[in-house]
Amino acid sequence: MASGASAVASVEIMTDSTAEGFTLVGSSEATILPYQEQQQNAWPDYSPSRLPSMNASEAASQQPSVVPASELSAMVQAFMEDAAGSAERECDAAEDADALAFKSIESFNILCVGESGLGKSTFLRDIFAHLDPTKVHEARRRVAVQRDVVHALEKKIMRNKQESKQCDDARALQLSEELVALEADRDEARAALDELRQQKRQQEQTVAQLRTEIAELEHLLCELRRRRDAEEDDEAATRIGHEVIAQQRALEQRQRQLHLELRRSNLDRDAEGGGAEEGGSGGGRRPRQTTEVSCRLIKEMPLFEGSRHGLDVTLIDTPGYGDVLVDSPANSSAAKVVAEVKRRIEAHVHKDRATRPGLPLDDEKKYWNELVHLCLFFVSPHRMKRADVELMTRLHELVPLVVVIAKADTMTKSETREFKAEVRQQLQSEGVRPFAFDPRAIQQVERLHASHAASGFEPLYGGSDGLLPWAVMGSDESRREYLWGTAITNEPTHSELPALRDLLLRADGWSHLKREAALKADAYVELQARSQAAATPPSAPTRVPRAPWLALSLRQLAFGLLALSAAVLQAHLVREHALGEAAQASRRDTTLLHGLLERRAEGLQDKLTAVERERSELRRELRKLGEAHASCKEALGKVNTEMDKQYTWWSRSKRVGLEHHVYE
Ligand SMILES: Nc1nc2c(ncn2[C@@H]2O[C@H](COP(=O)(O)OP(=O)(O)O)[C@@H](O)[C@H]2O)c(=O)[nH]1
Ligand SMILES: [Mg+2]
Repeated sequence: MASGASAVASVEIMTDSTAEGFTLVGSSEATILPYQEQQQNAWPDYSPSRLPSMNASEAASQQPSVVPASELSAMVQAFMEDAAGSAERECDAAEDADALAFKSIESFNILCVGESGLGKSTFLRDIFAHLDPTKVHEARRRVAVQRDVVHALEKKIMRNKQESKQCDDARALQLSEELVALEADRDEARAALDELRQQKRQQEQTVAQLRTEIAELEHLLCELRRRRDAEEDDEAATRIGHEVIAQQRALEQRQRQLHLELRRSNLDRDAEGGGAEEGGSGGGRRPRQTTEVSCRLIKEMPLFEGSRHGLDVTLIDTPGYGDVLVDSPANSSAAKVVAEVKRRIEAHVHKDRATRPGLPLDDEKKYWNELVHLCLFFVSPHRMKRADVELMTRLHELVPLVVVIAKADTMTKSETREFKAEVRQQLQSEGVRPFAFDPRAIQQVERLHASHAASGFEPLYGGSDGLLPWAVMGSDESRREYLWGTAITNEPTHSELPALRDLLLRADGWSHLKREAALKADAYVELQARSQAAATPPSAPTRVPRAPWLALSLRQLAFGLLALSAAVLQAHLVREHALGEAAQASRRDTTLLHGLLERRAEGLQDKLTAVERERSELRRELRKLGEAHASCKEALGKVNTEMDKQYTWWSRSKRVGLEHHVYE
């Protein structure tokens, strides 16, 4: 392990003081973009701001102060109080200087796929082993988190004191009660912080002491062996020989203790609980076969040692195909892999509620999604199989696919070079489109590793356009011991694992892959929707999978419109019919009326004629009557005249008679 670590150290990239980016040794122009600049790369428009989200402590510090700008005395006092505590804090900060407090963390998910027995599980344990936090790292991280808690409480206490100087009595009373509680919390948090610092110091001291003891024992053993070999007296040589054995046992015990202290918090967990592996620690471990899709999380892994940016890396291991024990037509490993990828896409696309406090859904979907961001597709050395290509064809549209040639230690240099070109050519002819890393980033990594290796080293990915497969090897102890020598997985001249890792973490490959994964997930969902729409008969309403409520209201709208247009048509027809009927009736009436009027006019004409005739008759009769009247009048005059004559005669006669009577 120790020599494995030294191999890692031999390829370390020099980091700048702020750990914002890194500078490549030996080349002035070979500088990889700092993190913030890399963040400017186009993302699918999940977030309107496209800015990394503020973390909770930054957000709190940007809240408006409760103190008005005019209250200088309160400000000055606060400053004085703050200054009093700052000396103490400086001390703490010096102690916690190496504490792992990250500026930003987000998720990154890697899926390993391929034939069984190619070393996928081994590779997953190896690739980030030295970045997986140890017990010491964990202790430092806990200190950093607790220190933030104490600082947050101190800030609250300060604000409370400032506000209490300028508020009314009732509020002041309330604030003083709050202050008591806050100070109690702060004291408790400080005590916990002191405890954690103590644990961290102990942890560091234990490791340092074990290292010293191991070094001393190794030195002592060397010395004893030298003396034993030089000793001429057999008895003395035997005594020294026994001492060598005793010291050797003591050394092994210390080495075991150191191994436990430096145990990785995530990757070694299974070894402790006997999960996915068999055997004890050391070179003789034999990994157990992977039978189901399984995930392992490396929490808060720095991008490189000393980086202030971290990733929560999920390593997704899958059962290999072509294995008689694991892969069967009814329980196919390839089907399990595709199902896992699709499940993750569906979960991501249909996620409609944020689960992380203080983070909007769009940002959460961008930074913390569970998509497969990188699919490492393992092909066996020397040969690529038909089953490989078939599964690649199913996967390359769903996830960013990077092809790796497994067990690179089993191939010679020229075999590797030729096989890489062959795989690339076959993929092209089969229409498989793997993810293409940026060729400039590859060149930078190439220059970096070449500059650290012995002169004349030319990497086999040199000058790649990003589509060449990577020839990697893996091992639980980062080294494979052979009779003829030792192959070290982190040695750039032995394996391309360090180049691939640097391309992912240092040259920002992970964020390019995350963007690509999001684009592919969107494209897949869109394709699904389109093929569903095409498969649906035209009469049936179209299903819109992303928004069921939209489909429903569209359907309702369509029905509404249909009903409305039918009603309008019916009303129109009824109106037309009514108008036609009315017009016909009116025409009929008009004809009738016309006939009536004509008939009436005829009758009236007849009547008029009759009246005219009657009038002339009456006129004639009137004339006759007039003539009769005139003749009557004439006759009457004659009668009157006659009567008068008669009366005159009668009255004379009467008078004569009367006179006669009287005389008589
Ligand atoms: N030669 C060589 N053997 C390896 C390498 N990686 C893993 N192995 C061995 O291959 C065997 C299968 O490894 P495992 O990780 O279980 O393969 P998986 O089925 O693909 O997950 C184990 O005995 C490993 O020790 C490698 O890079 N080179
Ligand atoms: Mg496995």
